[in-house]
Amino acid sequence: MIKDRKVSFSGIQPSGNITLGNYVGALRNWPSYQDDYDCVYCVVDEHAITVRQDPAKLRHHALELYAQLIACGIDPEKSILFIQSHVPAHAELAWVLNCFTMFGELSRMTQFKEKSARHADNINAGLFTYPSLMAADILLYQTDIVPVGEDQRQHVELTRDIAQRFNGVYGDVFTLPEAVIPTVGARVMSLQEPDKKMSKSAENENSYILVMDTPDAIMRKFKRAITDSDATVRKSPDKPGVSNLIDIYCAATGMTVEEVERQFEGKGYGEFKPAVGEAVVEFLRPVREETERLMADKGELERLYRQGAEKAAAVAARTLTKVHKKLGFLPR
Ligand code: ATP
Ligand code: LTN
Repeated sequence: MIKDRKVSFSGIQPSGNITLGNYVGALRNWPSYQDDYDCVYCVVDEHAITVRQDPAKLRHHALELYAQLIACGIDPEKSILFIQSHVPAHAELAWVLNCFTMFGELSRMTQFKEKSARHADNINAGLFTYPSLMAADILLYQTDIVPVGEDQRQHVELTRDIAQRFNGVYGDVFTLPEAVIPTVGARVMSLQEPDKKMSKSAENENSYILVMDTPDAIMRKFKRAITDSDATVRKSPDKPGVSNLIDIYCAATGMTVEEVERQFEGKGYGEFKPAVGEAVVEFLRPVREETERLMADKGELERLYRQGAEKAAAVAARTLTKVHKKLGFLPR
């Protein structure tokens, strides 16, 4: 395919309300790519059902997430913003790619290992082959870059390996994508277990900050955040709790670690934690308010996601047709 501009693709699951981790590690950075890339952003509802979802909640989360992406600055007229299940080519290409993905490769995926431990009663085949669907998302759009948080690097690398394997047999069908990971805030940790990433599907709601949390809830969660026995505001590998809070404060204020340490020199957590809370309240406020405004007009959101799906389907069909032809499927 001849492209004027490089393509950026990213996806996010409507598996819950989005967290400060999602915002800092991913969403916040996504709008900036719109100036230099043809951007595609996808609400990946098919990925979300690899763990059980309540249907009413899934519907709500998908629509709210769609609104939040716009609230963060994604322009649905300029970029392609759509919902994965509305474009059947994703599931279709995923099947093909499953036949080019090895059991051993999928077994090594950290996210699979973590999620199967967390959902031991439901280790389904979809959870296992999740990366082939993600590879389909990316490869359908001839994607050059994939802006994601650190936890997704492994999946993007596997996507590259799958694409290379396919191209090795059939010629240059797929563009090889590359992960783009932010240098600051690529891994926001849980407020309760700072050795784990902050996750919207975690059980303890004090472990995460939601973009839609009220200011009171945000303040309360930061006050309860786990810190370390030595009460100085200093970043260090043996102080994961306070190091995480410092990183969050840096992300919310744009300050450097040194500046934060200097500001809180000689002060304890009693002063630091509420300061982090207040900074995060102001940091998230515009997104929360804009999301609420957009959610008040569901008709407009529906119009936008239908238009997004149409644009996405047109691009995706070109790649899928080419793949089917290369494989030797009879033309439809
Ligand atoms: P789940 O808990 O359901 O697995 P999640 O919170 O991990 O979901 P995803 O939808 O899988 O979120 O991820 C969306 C984007 O947010 C991805 O680009 C991912 O890398 C990024 N991301 C997720 N959690 C964090 C985090 N704690 N810090 C930084 N980035 C994150
Ligand atoms: N697996 C990702 C979500 C995701 C994605 C994608 C990200 C699905 N398809 C394509 C980038 C590109 C996650 O769990 N965060």
